[in-house]
Amino acid sequence: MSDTANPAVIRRADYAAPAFLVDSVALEFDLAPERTVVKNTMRLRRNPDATPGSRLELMGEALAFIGAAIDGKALAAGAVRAHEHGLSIGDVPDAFELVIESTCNPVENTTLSGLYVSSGNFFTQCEAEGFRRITYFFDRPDVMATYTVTLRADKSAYPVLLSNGNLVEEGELADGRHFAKWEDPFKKPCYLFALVAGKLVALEERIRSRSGKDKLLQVWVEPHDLDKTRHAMDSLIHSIHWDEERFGLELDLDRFMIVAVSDFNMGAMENKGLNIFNTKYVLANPETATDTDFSNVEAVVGHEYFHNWTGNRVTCRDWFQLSLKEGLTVFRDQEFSSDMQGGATDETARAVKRIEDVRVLRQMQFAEDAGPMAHPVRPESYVEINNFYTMTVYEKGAEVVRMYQTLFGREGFRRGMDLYFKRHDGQAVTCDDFRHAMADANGRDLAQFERWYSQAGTPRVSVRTAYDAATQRYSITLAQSYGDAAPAARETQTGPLLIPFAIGLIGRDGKDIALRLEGERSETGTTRVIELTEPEQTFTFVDIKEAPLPSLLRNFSAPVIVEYDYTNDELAFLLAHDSDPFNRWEAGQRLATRELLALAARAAAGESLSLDDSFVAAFARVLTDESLSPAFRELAMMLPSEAYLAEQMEQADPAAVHAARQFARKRLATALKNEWLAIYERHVTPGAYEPTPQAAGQRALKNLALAYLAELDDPADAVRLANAQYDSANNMTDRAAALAALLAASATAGAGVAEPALDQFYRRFEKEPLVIDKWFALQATQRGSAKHRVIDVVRRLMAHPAFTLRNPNRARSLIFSFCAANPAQFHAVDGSGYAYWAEQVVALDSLNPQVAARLARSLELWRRYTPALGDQMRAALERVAAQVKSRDVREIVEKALA
Ligand code: 0A1
Ligand code: ZN
Repeated sequence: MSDTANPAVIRRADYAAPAFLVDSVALEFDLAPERTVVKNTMRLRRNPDATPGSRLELMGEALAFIGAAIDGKALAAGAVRAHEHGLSIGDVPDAFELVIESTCNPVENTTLSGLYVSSGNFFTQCEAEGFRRITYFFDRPDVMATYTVTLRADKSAYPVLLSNGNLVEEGELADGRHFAKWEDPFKKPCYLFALVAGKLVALEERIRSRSGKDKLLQVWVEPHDLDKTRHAMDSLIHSIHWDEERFGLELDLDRFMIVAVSDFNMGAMENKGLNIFNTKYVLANPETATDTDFSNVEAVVGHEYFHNWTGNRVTCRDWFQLSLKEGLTVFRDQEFSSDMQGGATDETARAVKRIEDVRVLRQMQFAEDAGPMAHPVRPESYVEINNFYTMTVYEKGAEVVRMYQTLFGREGFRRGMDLYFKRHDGQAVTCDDFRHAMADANGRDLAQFERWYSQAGTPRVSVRTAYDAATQRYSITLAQSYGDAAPAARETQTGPLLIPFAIGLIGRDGKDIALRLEGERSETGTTRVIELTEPEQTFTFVDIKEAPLPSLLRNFSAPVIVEYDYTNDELAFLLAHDSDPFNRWEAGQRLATRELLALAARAAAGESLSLDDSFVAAFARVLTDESLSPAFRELAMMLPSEAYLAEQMEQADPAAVHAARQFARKRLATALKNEWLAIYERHVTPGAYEPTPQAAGQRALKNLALAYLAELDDPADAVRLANAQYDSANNMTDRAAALAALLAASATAGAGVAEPALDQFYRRFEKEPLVIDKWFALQATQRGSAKHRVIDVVRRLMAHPAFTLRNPNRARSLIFSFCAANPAQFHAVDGSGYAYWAEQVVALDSLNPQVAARLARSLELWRRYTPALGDQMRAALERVAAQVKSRDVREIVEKALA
């Protein structure tokens, strides 16, 4: 995070074991906002596995050093040197006790890394390298120690004092102060340390774990948020039970705490026994949270809880192994959510979650993989590790883990997990260790699979098929390549991958055909996972009585792009019949993508737009197919996003994509107006709000109907329904959807249509920051026009009293929403969006480099845009490069310009 003109590159190949091991750490905090004093007592010994060095080098940042002692003897000034990056101590014994005293300034800490103050309370964030901002230490994940933490603070200002593990002592001190002492029985790396102090209250629950032990669960929040904690608590209880059942993993502490904080850089953090969450992923009640919020809370609570085993009990040797814990834990939270969505058995319900996850992967991770920040799941180098909490490490990493399960089945995957814990509990290990556990538990050689960790870029699998009626043989030839990969990806590519490719064959009657590969004795079901290992391979199915239609990469069995020339009729057939619900959805998306890209090309050339009736008919069939769940139909009727479409173009042209997509939306709205109206009426959910998947699916489809109706030339019906819905809503999903529909309708009906509701919404929720975030985001992502530029709205909102750059959620709700989620307006040809972006990156850079670096990434794909935009994007990047100070932002803009 420090300023350096020439930031150092850290390389995976340079890994060296730590020079010392730390057996125990005792931390004492005298908490005060401007000057917190930290006394750190450690037991150290030389690491027998490390190359000996004479000095002890500890990391430290933004600390004021007071003094140090070894084995009770204070060190003379000459024996210890405090510098900008840490502490250096000469000639230390082989084993000793080291005491260090230092101070830090939490209230001035706007980076939200280390110890900081939010709403008057103290919080910490140590991953990845924040612990060095609290005390001098070996701030690296392979140094694991047991911690005892004593917190002292003014009792009236900070009545609650929390840290990791078990509370072993508490009591009064002089001058209105008090203390609490916490012990964490498990060894942990320092990035899992946490403390919280302040005026907080908790929802509590006691449960019994599978082996009969009592556990205390707490969700800590500010007093006014206590009415928004029930869902997080339920999610935690479900997570605990799920991990016991699916993986045999029990909660290992007597007490498990979740704490909400409104200033937080990321989603949440898995500190041992003391998870700290962005309020956005804890707080939920029907009035303030949407269905999406409810399911995000469930997913993130699950994610952080699951880290207790995958991340905490077994942690990472170094930060290059980040996906070891993140990819695996995302996979676990995805599986948890699928099971919660549909029970473990309902494939269509499970597919809804799968579709949502794949949509994110393809829109965000594929884009990352195609640009200058492309990196393998296990990166080879970094400048600032905080820049590598990426879609690739998390989402592609989860796909890589999922492929083990696709290859070995759930039972085989479980065997691999069991072996992984048996071998590595209490250790800091590598992605290779995980792969070896999977391989050994399943008797497989997974050497080739290693390339999924080392190669960047999105693989392409092109498919050719041939049917021979005379011999009743159907052959499929799969060829893998990386196509035209970005330079950052190309340099990592060494050879073909092992790709589990799930396939089905569909007959003319729309039914799956039983599959038998050449050489096999009998049929093995109707979906087959083929293992592609060569650059090109042919697989032949026998006894195929008629020319079938292939259903390729069922359930998205590998994170690849499939190239196959389906006709439009074939896609419509798959959309109507594929037994694999994921591929059913996928067929519609392929059809829509093809048509929309053709429309975008016409729009770019200034030609008139039209859409075939058969396109509308294919979608009408899905919309009205009552055998499909509302949740699935909603996903099927949602056109590919503008970002995804732009990514598919030779040269991205956001204005053309927007015109094309809007045209198609209007066409579907107009042609199916009566169907939309009927759907709307039929899916109104009367009665009390329930965040169940079924009820949420009904609301989603109903609100999609409303959104389509708002596209009509005359949106009077939409305006009427939206106003009524806004007024009568008993939940945030419906209220926010009504407001969004009014904003959309105002594009044709005039701004007056949305203003009353917009104002009412603000007044109603003025005291609910997370809802006000929605208010900013809705306006930042609204449609614009030449007369109504959204940049003007956004600039006006920057001056709103409720806006502040210092709160990351608020900055994201306005700035990121505009720069990353309103492409047509952000990429205005006049460059107004880029100028705004540059200003905000520079402003954030000096406050909070992590958040600034995220925003900086909005322009990294500049080379992929039309020259009219790309040139301006590059110029904006150059302007930022000339002004930024942080290592975080510098790495991003320099890679973008390289
Ligand atoms: N490990 C957390 C994510 C996280 C990473 C970095 C943070 O601060 C820089 C905070 C949280 C997770 O995966 O949930
Ligand atoms: Zn995580």
